[in-house]
Amino acid sequence: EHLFWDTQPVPSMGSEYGQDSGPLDELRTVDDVRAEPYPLPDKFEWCTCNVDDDKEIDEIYTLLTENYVEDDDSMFRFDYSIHFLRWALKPPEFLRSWHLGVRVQGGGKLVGFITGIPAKIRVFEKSIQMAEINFLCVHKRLRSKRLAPVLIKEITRRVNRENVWQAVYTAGVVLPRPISECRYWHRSLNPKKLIEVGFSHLGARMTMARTIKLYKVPDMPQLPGMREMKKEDVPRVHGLVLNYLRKFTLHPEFTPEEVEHWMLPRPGVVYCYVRENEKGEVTDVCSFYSLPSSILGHAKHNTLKAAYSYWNVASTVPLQDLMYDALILAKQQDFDVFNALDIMENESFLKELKFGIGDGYLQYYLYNWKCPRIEPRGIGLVLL
Ligand code: NHW
Ligand code: EN5
Repeated sequence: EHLFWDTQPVPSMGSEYGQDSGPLDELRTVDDVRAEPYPLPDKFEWCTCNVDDDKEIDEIYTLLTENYVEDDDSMFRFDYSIHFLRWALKPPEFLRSWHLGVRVQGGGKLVGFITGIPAKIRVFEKSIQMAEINFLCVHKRLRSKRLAPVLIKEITRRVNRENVWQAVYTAGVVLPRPISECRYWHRSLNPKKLIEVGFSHLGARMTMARTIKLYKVPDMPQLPGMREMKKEDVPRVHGLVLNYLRKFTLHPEFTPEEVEHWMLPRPGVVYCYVRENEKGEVTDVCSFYSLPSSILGHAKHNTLKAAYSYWNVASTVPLQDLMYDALILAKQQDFDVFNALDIMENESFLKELKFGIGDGYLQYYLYNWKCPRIEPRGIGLVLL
């Protein structure tokens, strides 16, 4: 069934979850890791992509925009922007060698891609240096030729060469073997457009006018003291986020530098707002990132503007009130829809704030780590 995954240090689909945690592979050292890249089929070669180079990031952008993840009915495809990709791939301590490409031999067309970034992840009270793996992509014309397993083996080798032996990744598909199965929820901000493009449907006994009214939000945030996060807020936001994430079974352990990288606002990429009280103290923070999707084959609309819920901490107000302001701020920024997973404490506001469940799943995975299954509410990690 899984000719590749059955050779990898991941639990098989049939096996029991069990109560114990730990690595699946025997412990190794960097010297045990093969020094040469894995062989690729003829006509292809490895490349290390330089995302700072305008021409190279353009090639990555084009590969992904034309070939990356689609929904089940191939109506939408993720359209990560160039600014977004640079942000996603250059956190503190990133490694250039973990931005791995496959080209047609002789420095030809980029046809495959996979990335890793370093992150310290805590799972069931154990802190582990990991790679977060993302942006695995093979050009549509080269599908089903077993290129993906070679990309995965080569990124694994490059990660292992840095003395890192575990990874975390998410996917819409089921592979051996999820640690958690999460669902996407969607809050309409521009219901007319969402219905026109087939992202959502007019409810039974609903008119367009009633639907627009149902999803209308105020023009301005409702909580006093909401403002954009700025650099001076980093130490306080770091404290809030670090302390909050501790309550989840799976969560990153951010340094202040990582909070600055992942949370300081970047126009068109990541949006972050804090609530400052009368005493000038920051007590709450909410954030979302911009990930548009191409609308495939639509005459009138090309792009769906989607905001994705990111790191949110409410310490003085109900999380629901903070997220209501997040919706308002996303609407101000002209997003068509606000997406969230059923992870962290999101169940406490999804229904109340008129999110509807999506048709997409997000499976969470660990590589070379066995542990018990985690409920979505135990997941404190958002991957881009
Ligand atoms: S999930 C998004 C993945 N990308 C897409 O869905 C884009 C559109 N699709 C494609 O580009 C986020 C291709 O369909 C891909 C597969 C490239 C997906 N993860 O080459 P073959 C991430 O980026 C297995 C892992 O013939 P293909 C996370 C499949 O089960 N494995 O297929 C990435 C089969 O193996 P099996 C996947 O369609 C995490 C084999 O690939 C997969 O031409 C990566 C078939 O290969 C997926 N999403 O190309 C793992 N989709 O055993 C990282 C399919 O069943 C592990 N497959 O026979 C950790 C590494 C680092 C460790 C460090 C210690
Ligand atoms: C790596 N970091 O399926 C991540 N999206 O629900 C890669 N559905 O947008 C893995 N099919 O339900 C990503 N509208 C896996 C997700 C891949 C993309 C995907 C789903 C998530 C999605 C939409 C559109 C469906 C179009 C037909 C959906 C319903 C929304 C509706 C709004 C109003 C209230 C009821 C729900």
